[in-house]
Amino acid sequence: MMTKTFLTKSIFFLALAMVVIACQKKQKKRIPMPTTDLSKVSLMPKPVKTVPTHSAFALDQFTAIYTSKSSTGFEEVGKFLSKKLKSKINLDIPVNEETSNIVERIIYINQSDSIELGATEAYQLYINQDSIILNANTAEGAFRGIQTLRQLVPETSNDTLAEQAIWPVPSGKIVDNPNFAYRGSMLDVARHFFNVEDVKKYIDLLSYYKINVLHLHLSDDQGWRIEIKSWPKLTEVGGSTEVGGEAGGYYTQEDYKEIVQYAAERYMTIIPEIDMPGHTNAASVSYPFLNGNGKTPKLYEGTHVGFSTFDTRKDTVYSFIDDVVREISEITPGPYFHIGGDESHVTKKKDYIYFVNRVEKIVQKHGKRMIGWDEVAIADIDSTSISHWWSSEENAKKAIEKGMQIIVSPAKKAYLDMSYDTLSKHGLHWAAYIPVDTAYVWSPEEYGGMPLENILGVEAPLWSETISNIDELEYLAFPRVIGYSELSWSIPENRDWEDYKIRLADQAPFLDRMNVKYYPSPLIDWKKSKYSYETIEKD
Ligand code: TNX
Repeated sequence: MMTKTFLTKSIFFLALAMVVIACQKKQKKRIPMPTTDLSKVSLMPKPVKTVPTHSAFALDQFTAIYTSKSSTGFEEVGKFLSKKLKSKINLDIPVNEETSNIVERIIYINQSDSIELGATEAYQLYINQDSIILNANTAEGAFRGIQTLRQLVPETSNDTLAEQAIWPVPSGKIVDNPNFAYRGSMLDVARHFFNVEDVKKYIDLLSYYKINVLHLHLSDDQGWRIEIKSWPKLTEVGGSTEVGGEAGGYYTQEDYKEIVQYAAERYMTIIPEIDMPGHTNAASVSYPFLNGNGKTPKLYEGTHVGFSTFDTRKDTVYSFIDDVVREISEITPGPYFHIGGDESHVTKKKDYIYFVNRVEKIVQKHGKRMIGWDEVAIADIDSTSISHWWSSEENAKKAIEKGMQIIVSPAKKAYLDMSYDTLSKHGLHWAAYIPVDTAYVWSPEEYGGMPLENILGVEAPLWSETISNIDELEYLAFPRVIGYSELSWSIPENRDWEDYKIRLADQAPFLDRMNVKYYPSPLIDWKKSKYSYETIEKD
């Protein structure tokens, strides 16, 4: 008769045998081994210096995050990292928690006054087997650092190394800081309106690539998109339509604050633009006194430019502008206010100069630094104002003669609304076709031979005449905007198309996971795999 013990033992051995067999089967299969060479991970933008030590930090359920608590912002950075890791690998990593769980490995996010970390956004990352130490002078620097860390965590775990899932983070050291302080993109929400959720998604994606400025083009001929409490018709009337005639839309001041706050949590500055004296049809439809020609214009749903202007000689126009600049400045913590100033083809030159001179003073009165498209440099403006160089080299040079700083956005190279090629589904091509290589293979430091000390940074504007939803926005912005992030963050010595191409291909798993409808450029050998493995058994 079989005893109970015998039965139990048999079941145990049977189970053991099954496990052994299963393991053997597993061993016969190709065992994916994670790449542990830090220099082979596709970081984007490329850091200043990466030193691999060929081992790995095993990120798993026994990992915890600790941050400096005395310096503001560090704990939030830790929480941001934990939240992003949760959505990437579904692990709950505690932040500054006294936990009864076993903690075997720690990610420290430290405030450090080290001189090497002098630049505001600089950080250093030390990845060892049992700890990751992220040092930064400021929470902003730590925030840039955790973007790098997010990119170092593989998309899938390696379950062959231990009983529990492990995400091996390649070990080594990364020393990094940005090449330019201003790394931006612009979104035109005037030609087509994009709602708060769309803008937040764009912000979140940009911040992953260390972009720190989002310039919002809030008004144009086709629409006025921000609530001005003292002039309510701007949005009631001027915000009611868009290119193509769909219902437009606008941000209430609460919506705008929500965008500003969401951006601030990602150390991103929002720059509001109210384009004037041209590009003002929507404003003049709302309040016809603004154009001074005695006519009430109609809402405009086409895509022509250069036909509208404010009356530059009427004091009431400046009181209006004062209210607009005041209300927006009050809810904009960033230092800049963009006044547009482009393509004012029906404003006489002397009136244009008079206008820009006066509006600059209004912007300054409300505590902001004025930015204007490159045309503004023909006015008598201050060296503290900034010229946004999009077209005319002559204007950019004038700005530099005035001691101004410039933002580099040449339409031929950096306009996200230019089609990739003749087959592109969206976009214009008045400046150029901009395939993914053209977008990357140029140097903002050398373009037009402008003195380096006058270059504040780089911005990639996305005009929205041909795009009306987030999928179309993403088609034009991605992948090119990733290249602009590298042109503004990485030093010239670290920028190389052949190397970039490979790193760009590796962005596919992230973009797919984020549901980004990027343009799958045939120039790139897109990696659809979850994670690049080196395998023991070669094919
Ligand atoms: C020029 S760039 C414009 C915009 C258009 C864009 C289309 C600039 C300062 N003005 O009004 O939307 O071209 O590419």
